Order: sequence, then structure tokens, then C-alpha cells
Amino acid sequence: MTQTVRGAGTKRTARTIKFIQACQNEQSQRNAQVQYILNLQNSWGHVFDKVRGMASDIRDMKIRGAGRIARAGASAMGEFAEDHQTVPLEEFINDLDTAKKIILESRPTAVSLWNGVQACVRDADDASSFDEARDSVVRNAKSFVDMSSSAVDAIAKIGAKTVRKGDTILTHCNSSAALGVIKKAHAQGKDIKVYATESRPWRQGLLTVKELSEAGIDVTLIIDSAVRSVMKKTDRVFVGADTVTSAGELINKIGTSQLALAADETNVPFNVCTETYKFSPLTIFGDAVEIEERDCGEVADAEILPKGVKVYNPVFDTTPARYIDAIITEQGIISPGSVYDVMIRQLGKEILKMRDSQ
Ligand code: RUB
Repeated sequence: MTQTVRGAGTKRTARTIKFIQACQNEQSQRNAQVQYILNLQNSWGHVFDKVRGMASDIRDMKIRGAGRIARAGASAMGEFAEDHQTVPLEEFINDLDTAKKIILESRPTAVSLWNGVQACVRDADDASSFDEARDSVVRNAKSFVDMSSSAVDAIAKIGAKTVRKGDTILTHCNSSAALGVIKKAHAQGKDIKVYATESRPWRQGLLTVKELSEAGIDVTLIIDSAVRSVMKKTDRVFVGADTVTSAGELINKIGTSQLALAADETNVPFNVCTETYKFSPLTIFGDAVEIEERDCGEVADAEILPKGVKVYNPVFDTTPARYIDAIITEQGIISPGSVYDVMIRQLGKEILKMRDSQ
């Protein structure tokens, strides 16, 4: 029997039809395979997308402050692991590494982010199955976030004891750890006053004055260059930390070192409020802390500047250990000279792993 098929003006025989059908089957099989791979890529892409989304929120300062970005990074790792499809262990470890890199590229200065993400993946390499590795990342992410939040409360309790009734306090930028101390002292009825710097160019000081005034604290906003003017009226300084090196130097918002110098000149105690996960084990092995430089447009619009004028916008600076009177941590008040010991005690054998992986 001869079947005829009309198509593009041709007549086709049954043999031709069979051949066409075979080709079509092959084609649809190939299409199905391509679709399968695309779906797979989309679903992976989707999982990395969440991590990328978190990284860009951190880069764009929608999430900012060393503690907050560490919790955000750790949560993103936990979620990444939770969403991950079952794959061979080695593949999962590679994907974790990619997710980690995406998050760490968002902001380079705060070691809190590195420590937060590292805490999540710490046990994955020793796992013997995908499930074991995934569960460890989810568990570690959660315990890092819990530990991080309770550390801020512990710092507040410890730091508030150092505040005297009627003290005037100076703070810089917007640090949850430092503001925790100030709010706690106020809640204890210590009748304090606060000077808060504007913190150009992002003006995080506006967040600080909002938070403190909402807590009922007498707070005055000053421009950054007024720091030396108000130091004589200040009893103590509380600032936060992005990173503390093994030599006890503080890396924090640009301008912090000016506060430290002015405090030193006037004999005002300069206190750093920081969780110990802002101590950098990398600095033990000689790594330098990268100071983030942000876009020039944050400082001034290009249109208002004469042609040829350059803008330099480093957003953190380093305060040498000798200007720091106390480091208030969740473990208690320590001197800059004790930072190395605290890190060694906390990290134990891991410190050797870290050294060897350098
Ligand atoms: C914020 C800043 C804060 C520290 C500590 O800089 O320098 O003082 O991160 O904050 P940025 P916290 O706004 O550029 O992130 O105590 O909240 O961790």
C-alpha cells in the first residue's frame, strides 16, 4: 500500500515516511536530552542564583555591618546546601566551594564573612556521603547564626558594666555590637549622652541616630571632622570591628583611627566591641587584610568635579593596637595582645589545617 503525504509540495512513499518518523524519534529523543540538561542547568543556576542574590545584596550594602553580613553569608550557605539535589559527594564539595567563592567576593574586608562561611563548610570535607555533608552545612550554618546573635547580647551585657552614670559616649558608623553596649547602659538607667559620627560617604551614622533615639537615648549627630572637637566632652569611645588581626590591630569603618588618635591625645578610653569571629586567623599566617575601595561616585558625582580630578574612596582603615584600651568580646574583656591566644584556643587543631592549606 502506498501512502501519500502532502508536505512542501512533495509526494512521499511509506519508506520515506518510516525514515522521517525514525528521524523524528531520534530528534525528539535528542530534544528530550537537551531539555533534561537545560532543566538541570536551570535548577543549578537557580540554586547558585540565590547565593548570587545574597552576594549582590551584600555588595550593594542592602545588607551591611560585619555581623550581619556574616549571618547572611552563613544562612545563604545553609540554604544552598538544603536546596541542593543529591549528587556525588565530590560534586557537592565543588559546588560548595563555588558558592563560598561567590559569597566571599562580595566584600573583601570583614573577616566575619570568611569565618561565617568557613564555619558552615568546616565538616563537609570529612563527610563520607552527600547526605552527611549536606546536613553538616545546614547544621553549622544554623549554629553560627545562633552563636553570632547571642554574642552581640553577651557583649552588650559585659560592655555596659564599663559605662558610668552620666557618661558621654562617642561612636562611629553603625555597629550592632557597639550600639548593643550603649543601649544596654541606657536600659540600666545610666543617663548617658551619645555623639554619633555621620560616617561619610554612606552616612551610616543616620541609622545610628535613628536607632538610639528610638531607644530613648540623648544622641547628637556630628560630621566626621568634628570628632576632635567633641573628644574633650567625651568619657569613652565604643566602636565595632570588621576584622581584628592577630597583632591586635583593628580594621573598621574609615575614620575609626582618627577617633582613636583623638581619644589617645585626650586620654579617653577607646573600646572595641567585637565578636571573636571577627578575629582573623588568616593574619596569623601573614595574610594582609584587604581594604575595600568603593566607587568614586559614592564620594562625589563626576559631573561636579573638574576634569582630571581623581577620587580615592577606601571604606575601612587600620587602628594600631597601641591606641586600643579594651576589646570587649562575648568571652570577656581582653587586651589587643591577647587576640592571638584567643584565636589559637578557639581554633585548636584547625589552625594547623588552615596553615597547611595556605
Ligand atoms: C560597618 C562598620 C561597622 C562594623 C561592625 O561598615 O564598619 O563598624 O562592621 O559592625 P559597612 P557590627 O557599613 O561598610 O558595612 O558590630 O554590626 O558587626
